[in-house]
Amino acid sequence: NHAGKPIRCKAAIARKPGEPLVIEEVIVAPPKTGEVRIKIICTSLCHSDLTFWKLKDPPAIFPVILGHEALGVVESVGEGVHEVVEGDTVIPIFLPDCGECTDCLSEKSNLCTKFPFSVSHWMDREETSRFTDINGETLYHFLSVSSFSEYTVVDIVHLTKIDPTIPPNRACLLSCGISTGVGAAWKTAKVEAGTTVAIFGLGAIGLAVAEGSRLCGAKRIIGVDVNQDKCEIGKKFGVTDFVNPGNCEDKTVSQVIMEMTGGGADYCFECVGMNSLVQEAYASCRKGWGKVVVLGVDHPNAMLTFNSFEVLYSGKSIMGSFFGGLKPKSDIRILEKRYKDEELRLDEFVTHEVEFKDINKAFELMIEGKSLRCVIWM
Ligand code: CXF
Ligand code: ZN
Repeated sequence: NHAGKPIRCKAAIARKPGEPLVIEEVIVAPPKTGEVRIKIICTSLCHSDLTFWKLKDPPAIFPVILGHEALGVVESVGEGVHEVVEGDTVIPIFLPDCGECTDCLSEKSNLCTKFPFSVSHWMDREETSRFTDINGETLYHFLSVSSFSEYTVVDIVHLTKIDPTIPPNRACLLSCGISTGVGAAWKTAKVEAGTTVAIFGLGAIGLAVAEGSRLCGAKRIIGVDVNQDKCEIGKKFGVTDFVNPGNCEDKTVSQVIMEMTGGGADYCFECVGMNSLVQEAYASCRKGWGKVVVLGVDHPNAMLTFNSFEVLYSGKSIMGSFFGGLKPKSDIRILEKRYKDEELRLDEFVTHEVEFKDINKAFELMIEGKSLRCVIWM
């Protein structure tokens, strides 16, 4: 029993941008007020880990313990924590949910005001780290989670209890990417039955949008991707039509989608993080009621440009979707139930699994575009 004492364990440290992670011994301090120390069972690689690993400028910082999509078991709790107890199975979520502020109490928002989201390198309640390496050097936190460690400390506002009977390598997917995609269709766009959806980018997020759209009863799900292999892969996730921008000859993707749908898709989702694609998505959706949902992450300083007249007379909406508009503590439970009821599919997203010592393999697979989700077992 280590409660109240530091734990020495292994963590994968990103010491320099773009360089392979190194597994080292680290010291994980006990949880302070409002915090929970958890033993990570498994974690999976999300594209945001890759984005921040490669980034040479702020908000990236090194040395850092990356990782934020995971499943763990509570090892010990800090003062004032009553929501979880030792032994509970939990998933960390980068988006806080305090349950008390105006936003957390509102059905319309998932952006906590008491703990506003930021790309911080510290714990949530004070600017300190719970990690040091064996030389006493401070290691930074990532997205309030840092799951590439056998033990991590997470604020209670970032934890959601989960049914311990669900396989860990499935439940951990609900921690970020898949929930984000499914939520974007369900909660942000509120996709209606019988409608047409267009998804730009069929990575894990795009395919999760397809899964969410299918659950909402969408009739037609058009996938757009430059990788022709995604045509077959998409079918497994309910994609009914496929457009490869490379095969559109003299037409733009939006022209092709306009023709296919006779006036545009009801909902368009940008899941790549490329500004030109947001424009293309905007041009692909139905005037009057079309919704464009922005999910992809472009460079932090990238700007979107739209013609004001067009925005005015098109009647289209452009919406941002952070964590798919999901409220971490209440909506994940609903997705969990739909998985148990065999409605929501998660299994198909796990294309690879590796041991913790081979964590760099997970990075390689994602860079090569070979994996959707690679689960890393601790
Ligand atoms: C990301 C979205 C972009 C900012 C950092 C967090 N979400 C999850 O991967
Ligand atoms: Zn993520």
